[in-house]
Amino acid sequence: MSILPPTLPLAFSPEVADARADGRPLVALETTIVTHGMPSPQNVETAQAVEADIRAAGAVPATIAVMDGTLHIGLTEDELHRLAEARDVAKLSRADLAACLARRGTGSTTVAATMIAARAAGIAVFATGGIGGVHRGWETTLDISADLQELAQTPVTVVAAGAKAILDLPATFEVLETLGVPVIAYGQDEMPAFWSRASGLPAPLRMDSAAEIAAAHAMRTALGLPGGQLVANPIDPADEIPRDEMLPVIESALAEASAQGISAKAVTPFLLDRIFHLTDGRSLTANIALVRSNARLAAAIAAELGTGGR
Ligand code: PSU
Repeated sequence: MSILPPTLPLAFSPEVADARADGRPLVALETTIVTHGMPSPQNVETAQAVEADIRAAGAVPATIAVMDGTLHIGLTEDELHRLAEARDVAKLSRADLAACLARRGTGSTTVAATMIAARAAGIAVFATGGIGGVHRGWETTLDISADLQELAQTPVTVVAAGAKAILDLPATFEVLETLGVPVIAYGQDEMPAFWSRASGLPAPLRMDSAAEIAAAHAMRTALGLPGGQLVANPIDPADEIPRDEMLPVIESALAEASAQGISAKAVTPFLLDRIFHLTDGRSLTANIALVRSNARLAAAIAAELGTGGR
């Protein structure tokens, strides 16, 4: 008995369908940040603000999620609200995306799953807050986000404020180097650390313009290289929480996570929530600002790629 592969149940929002028909630049957006990364109502407000930023920069947003077994590329306002309000939404990564679609489930997409969906929809640029990476304590837990492997194999340029600073950042960048993923700091020589501009770690590559990043993306395509690029865009100085202030906050959130035995997919949402409380909400304000800044840069890169990346 053979089973014919089904056609991928893809649904483009009217706005994304129009953009595709007209050949306008598209920027993919993830939804784990909506369902697991930010509290309500800032989650939906941020998703809408980010979409507006992308439109204002001359590109078209494509927010990605699985709803009732369909992979949505672009969500209507109503769909975004439904996803944000749904209970027990799965957090989908590479391992769970196909199973969720097959079971006609609903789930938000992480960086890894959003990259897979973006590629399936022919979208080359994606904006998020911070990628997942190597968790502290990896020596015993082996907790390494599938986002890193995805960057090594799926040809999408991901604009983030680096990796989330709750992670083991040196180990995360080591893995990216091993996997051959270009890690490009935008406009500075040092890697940013999500809420902070400084990480104390040198950037493997530095680029100062969207045009240069788009050209590098196009050159990878020309070389036939399979993976993507990570663009690490430092949070604006006016919005950052300096590293010296963040380090003790991160330490106490990590201590709480370990005391409560938090593990696997629950770690990142738990830590983000604890840090939100420990900083009296300032971490969320910074997170919103950095996602919006990443969206604007991603739109500029997508616009450059639309003209051939040169
Ligand atoms: N960016 C944010 N907040 C988030 C995320 C990104 O500002 O919550 C999400 C992304 O979807 C990323 C995920 O893939 O966090 C990483 O989760 P983990 O560490 O469990 O792999």
